[in-house]
Amino acid sequence: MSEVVTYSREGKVGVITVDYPPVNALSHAVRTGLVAALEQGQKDSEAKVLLLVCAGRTFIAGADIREFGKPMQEPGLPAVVEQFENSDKPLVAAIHGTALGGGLETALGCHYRVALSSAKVGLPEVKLGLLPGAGGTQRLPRLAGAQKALEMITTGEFVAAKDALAFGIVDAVDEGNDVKAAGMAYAQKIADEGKPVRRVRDLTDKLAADKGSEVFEQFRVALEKKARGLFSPFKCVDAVEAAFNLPFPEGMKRERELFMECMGSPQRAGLVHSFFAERQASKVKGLPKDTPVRDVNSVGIIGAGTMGGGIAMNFANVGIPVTIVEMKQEALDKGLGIIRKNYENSARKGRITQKQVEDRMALITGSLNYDDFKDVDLVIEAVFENMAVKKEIFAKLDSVCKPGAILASNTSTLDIDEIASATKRPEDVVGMHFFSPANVMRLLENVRGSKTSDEVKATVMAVAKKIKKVGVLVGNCHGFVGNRMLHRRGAEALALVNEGATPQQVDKVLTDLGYPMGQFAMSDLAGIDVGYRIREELRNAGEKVAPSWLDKLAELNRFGQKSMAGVYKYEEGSRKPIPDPEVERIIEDFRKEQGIASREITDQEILERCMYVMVNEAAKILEEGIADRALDIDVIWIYGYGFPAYRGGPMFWADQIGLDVILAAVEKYRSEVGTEHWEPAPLLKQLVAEGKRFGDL
Ligand code: T1G
Repeated sequence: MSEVVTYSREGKVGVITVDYPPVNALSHAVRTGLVAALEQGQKDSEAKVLLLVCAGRTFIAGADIREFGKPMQEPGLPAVVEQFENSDKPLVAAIHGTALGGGLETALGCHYRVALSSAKVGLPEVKLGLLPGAGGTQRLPRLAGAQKALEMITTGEFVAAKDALAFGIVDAVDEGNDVKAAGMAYAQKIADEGKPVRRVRDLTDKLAADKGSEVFEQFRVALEKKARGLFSPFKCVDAVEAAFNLPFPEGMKRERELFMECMGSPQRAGLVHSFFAERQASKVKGLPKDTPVRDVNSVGIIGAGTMGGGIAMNFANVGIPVTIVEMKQEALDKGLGIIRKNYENSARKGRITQKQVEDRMALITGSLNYDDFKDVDLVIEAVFENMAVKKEIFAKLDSVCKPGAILASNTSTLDIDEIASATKRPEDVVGMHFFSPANVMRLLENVRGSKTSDEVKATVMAVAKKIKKVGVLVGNCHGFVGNRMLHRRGAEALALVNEGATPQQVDKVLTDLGYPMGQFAMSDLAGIDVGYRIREELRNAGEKVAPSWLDKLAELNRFGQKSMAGVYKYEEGSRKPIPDPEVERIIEDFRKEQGIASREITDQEILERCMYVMVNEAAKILEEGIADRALDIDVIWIYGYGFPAYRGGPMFWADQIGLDVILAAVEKYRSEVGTEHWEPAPLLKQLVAEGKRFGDL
C-alpha cells in the first residue's frame, strides 16, 4: 500500500485518502496510489460507494509541478482519471481548500462532487504556460458550458464553491469545515438513495447548447489584447472548442496534442520558473526559519502623496489600522480624498462592496502630529527623495516611536544606512520599497541596511506576505536591485537614440520582448520633469551630468502624460503614446549640437544593449551580495518592472540565450560603446569559463 494514498472502509463507503503534504500534488507516487486504492475499493464487496478525500490543508492542487520537464512516469494522469470515471461504483469527491488543475480534473472524473463552502476550484494551468491535460478541457464544458469553461481555463482564476455549485461543477456545498464528514454524509446519501454512476463524459446537453457558438472566436479576439505574446491561452480555446466538435475520445486526443505543444513551449519553462522563484524569494538565504517576527497590528505612514496613499491602502485592505501624517491639512485632505476615490472606483467595478469601502476608510486616520506614531508597530516614510529631509524625519521618529517599532523608508534609491544614522536604533531601520501604484503593484523590495536586525528582516518579509505582496530582501546600494539595473537600461536607451535610433524604435523592441511599456513611454508616465529635477540637483551640486535631449523636452514643459506631451504626444483621454515629429527635430538638433553623426541601428543592437547591460549589472549585483540569488532578481523584474513572466525573468532569460553569447556582446560593446558599465562582470566571465549558468548559482 502506498504511503501517500490509503484505502479504508466505513460502513458501505470505501474511503480513498490522499495525504501528501504540502498540497497533495499528483506526483507519480500519488497517481499509482490512487489506482491501487481504487482497485481495492472495486474489489471490496462491502463498499457500495467510494469517496475520494484529502488530508491536510487542501484537496489535490494539481499535477506535481516539480515533475515537469522530467521523463513522464506511468500511469499518466489522464489514465488515472479515466479509471476513476470507469468505476462501476459511484465515486464521490469531497473538496476542501483548492481543487486545482489535475486535482479538479480528478474530481471531474468522479461521479459526484461535494465541496466545503470555503473551498475553491480552478484550472490554472494557463498560468504555467500549459492547458488542462487530464480531461479538464473536455469534461468542464460538459458541466459548466462553453462561456464559463473558457473563462476558467483561459484565465486560470479560481471559482468559489457557491459559484461552482451554480455552474454545476459541484453537486453540493457543505457549510461545515470538516471535509471528511461532509464527504461521508454525501456518499452515504448516494448509497442510501441508490444513485447510479454518472460519468461527466456522457453529459451532452451543455455541448448541444453551445455547439457552433461565436464564443470561441470572441475569446480568441479578446485574448489578442489580454494575452499578448502568450502561447497557451489560444491553445486552451482550441482544446475547449474540440469538446464541442469532436466525440469525447477524439476530444481527449486533441487535448493531449495541444497539451504537449504547450509542454514543449519555452514559455512553460519560463512560467514554471517564475512560479517557484516567487515562492523561493520569500525564503531569505541565511535567515533561519525560526527567526522571531514582530507583531505588526498598527502602521504609521509619513506623506499622503501617491505612494503614501497607495501604501496605506495595502494595510487597510487586510484590516490593519493606519495613521497617515502630513505637514499641512490641505495635503492630508487631498491624500485621503484620493484613497477614497480609489476605493470607490473599485466598488464601482464590483471588486469590493460599498461596505468594504467604508470599513477600509475607517481604518485610515489622518493626522498632522508625529505623536500619533507613539504606539504604532511599523512606520513607513514616503516623502520625496531628499536625504536631508529623510534624516530629519527619522530623527523625529526615533524620538516619538516606542522601542521595538520598525522604522522603514520607501526610498527607491537613497542610502538606507545613511538614513539609519539619523537614529539611535539603526538595527530597527529598513527599506520597504513599494512600486507605483503601490496598492496595485505586487512587488515589495525590502532593503536591509548593514545594521538591520534579523528580526526586522524577517518581520518585513512577513509583512509582505500579509499585505499580499511578493517580498524580496536585497542589500543596500544606490538604486538597490531594480532601479540600479533600470538606470543602466535607461542610459543605453538614451545613448541609442543619441546615436540614431528613434524613441519609438527602442520602445517597440522592449514591448515586442513582452514588456507592457517601453523605456520612453515609461519616462512619460513617470514624468520627464522628475528626471530633469534630479539631474539639475546633481549639476547644481557640482556633479558632471551629460546633457540630454530629455532636458530640452523638460525646458519646453513637455513633462509627459501629465502635460499631454513628452517624448510622445497624447490625445485627450488617451494614454496611447503617439510619435511626435517635433521631438525627432529636437533630437536631431541635439545630435548636431553634440556633433553626433547618427547611424542606422538594428533592433537586435537595441535588444542587446538594453537587456545585456542589465544582465551584466545584475551579475555585479550578485557578486556584491546585494541580491542573494538570480531568482530574486527575476522576481523583482517580473513583479516590479513588467518583465514578461513567460520568459522567467531577465536572469532565466539570459541563461536561455547563453551566457557566452551575452559575454561576447558585452565585451564588444565595452570596446565599441566604451562606457564603464560595459566592463564585463567578473562573475559573468567566471560562469562562462566554468560553463555554468545563473541558475546554477
Ligand atoms: N506541485 C508541486 N508543488 C506545489 C504545487 C504543485 N502543483 N502547488 C504548490 N506547491 C508547493 C509550493 O511550491 C510551496 O512549496 C508549497 O506547495 C505551498 O505553496 C495535468 C498539468 C495551491 C493555491 O497551478 O496555486 O495540474 O515553497 O506557497 O500560497 O492538467 O500553491 O513550501 O517548498 O503557493 O497557500 C496546476 C499551483 C498544476 C496550482 C497554495 N496547479 N499552486 O497557495 O502556498 S498543472 C497549479 C498554487 C496541472 C494537469 C496539469 C498554490 C496553492 P514550498 P504556496 P499558498
